[in-house]
Formats: sequence, structure tokens, C-alpha cells
Amino acid sequence: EYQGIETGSGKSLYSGTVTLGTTLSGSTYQLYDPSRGGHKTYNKARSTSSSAGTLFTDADDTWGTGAASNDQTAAVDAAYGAQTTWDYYKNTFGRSGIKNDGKAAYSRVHYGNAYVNAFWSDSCFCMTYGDGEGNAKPLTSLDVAAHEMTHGVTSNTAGLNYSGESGGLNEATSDIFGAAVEFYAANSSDPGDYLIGEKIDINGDGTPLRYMDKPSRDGSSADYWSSSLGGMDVHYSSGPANHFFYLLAEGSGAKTINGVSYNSPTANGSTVTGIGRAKAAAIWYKALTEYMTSTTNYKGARTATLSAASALYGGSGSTEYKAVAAAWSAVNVS
Ligand code: ASN
Ligand code: ZN
Ligand code: CA
Repeated sequence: EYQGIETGSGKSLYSGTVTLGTTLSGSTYQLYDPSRGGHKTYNKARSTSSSAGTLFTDADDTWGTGAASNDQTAAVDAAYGAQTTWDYYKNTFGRSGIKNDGKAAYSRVHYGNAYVNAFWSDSCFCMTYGDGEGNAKPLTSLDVAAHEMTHGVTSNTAGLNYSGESGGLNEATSDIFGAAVEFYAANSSDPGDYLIGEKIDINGDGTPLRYMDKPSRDGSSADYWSSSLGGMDVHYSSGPANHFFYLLAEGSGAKTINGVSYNSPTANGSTVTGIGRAKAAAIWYKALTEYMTSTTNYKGARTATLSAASALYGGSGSTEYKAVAAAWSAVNVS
């Protein structure tokens, strides 16, 4: 029986028509990507059981319709998200998968009924996606997929505890690489931005879940570090670190990127000059994988990213080191 690696075509909900790594087994195609660690996409068919579900298969290797009513469509987005995030980590940092061991996690879509969340699980080593309000907006956009997969990376590197300040840093790490993967993909249907979840309409009014230029735009997140941060929900205490990353990459003040307008403030009235997305991401990645630990707090994140900047670009005299220091000071971390 013939078995081989194929390239399928999928009509996604959020990212247009995409190519997908697939497998031909006998006369049936599988949503199984052997060239990226063997990632598989499963259909949970509205179940919440702990099973993986049923592997998606297809007769002609063209998947989904671009409409949420077609069962394969959310699978196309989830598979595209996993493969793009895999490619980002591999091509940017030389990281082969969540554990850097060449092995993929797997993804499950159509979890629960009208379930409005997505999550990473260390126990199944998998990403899981609900179908959203009215089963109409699956939580499978590229930034959300990269966010969830990055929880796996964090768990297997720094291991930032998911509460208190380290929990906020854990969440921010997922938002930072969620945004970075979107920019990396440069998909014309979903160009990069510093908004998280702008495609999934979780608020029902077209607004995103989170804003990195000024996190308080969501009504709940903190823009700046304060002593009360440790008691906040980790999706809100992520704010200062998301804000730090935006300032480090893009700088303070008003800016329009890919048609989206931002205006990033600073706590101390300073002007921060950005060093660009690639350097900012490299600094955060090195800090995450080499200098942060499970109990790193905001003060420790400042030290970790300064160490990373120093190792990558030069010590306290380098532009990059100074920018890291200035961006943390601008979010009240000194
Ligand atoms: N979607 C959420 C997240 O990734 C799920 C959670 O709260 N754990 O953070
Ligand atoms: Zn998260
Ligand atoms: Ca986004």
C-alpha cells in the first residue's frame, strides 16, 4: 500500500487558502504532517471526553470550505497554525518543536458545544480548540494557535508557574510569540499585528482579546508594573510584559503597521526607540530558554532580558541593551 508525504490545499476560516502538510495512506489523505514532527489534527465532534478524537481524512487532499459550518474548516486553521508555529520556531531559532526533540504535539478541534476557549495541555501534549459562540467562530486563528503552542514551549523551558507575576510572564510569552508568528506568516488574509484574537470576535463587537501597545485598552489589563500585579488574573498581569515587548520592538508613541494604528504610552513620560521585531523576539526567546525559571517575576524578567541582550548584541554599551533597559523602565520595572 502506498504511503507518502503530500501537500494538500485548505480553505481556512481566518487565513485564506493555505497549503497543508498531509499524508496519503492507501487511497485516503490524512491531516498528518510527517515533515513537522508528525503533527496530527483530530475531530472532537463536540465531545469533551479526554480522547484525541478522530483523525481528519479526505478523499482528494483539498480541505475545508472557508465556512465554519464545514467540519474540516476549523481543522485547516488549526493545522495551518501548528505548522506555521513549528516553522517559525525552527526557522527563527532552530527549535524543532515544543521540546526541541523533533516531535510534534497534536491538535483537536470541535471540542465541546459552543465552547469559547482554546487551551494547551501538558498532560495530552496537545492543543484543543472550541467552536466559539453559536459554534460560529472557532478559536483557531493563527495568533491563538501560536499562543497555545507557545504555552507548550514555556512549559518545557523556563516553566514559568501559572500564577502571580510568573503567570503573567507565561501569558505574555504566549501573546508575544502569537504576534511574532502572525508577522512571520505574512498571510495577506491575516497580516501581522499587536492585537491578540482580533479574528475570533470573542467580545461580539469586533474587538480583540488583548492589545500589546496599551494593554488597558481591553478594560482590564495593566499597562505598568505595580505591587498589585501578583493578585491579578494572569491574562491581565501579562499586560506590562506585552507592553514592554511592543515598546522594545516598535517604540513609544503613535504608529501604524499593516493598517492598524497603535499609540503606546510610557509610565515615566520617556520616549522609547524600538529595535525591531526580530531582535525583540530573539531577546525574549533567549531569556525564556536560558535565563528565566519557574519563579521569575517582573524584576527577574528585566534581568533575564538584559542578560539575553548582552549575550546577543553586546553589554551595557549596546543599543539593544539600552533599549531593553529603557522599555522596562517605561513599564515601571526597574
Ligand atoms: N486560552 C487560555 C490561555 O491559553 C486558556 C487558559 O486560560 N488557560 O491562556
Ligand atoms: Zn494563554
Ligand atoms: Ca493578531
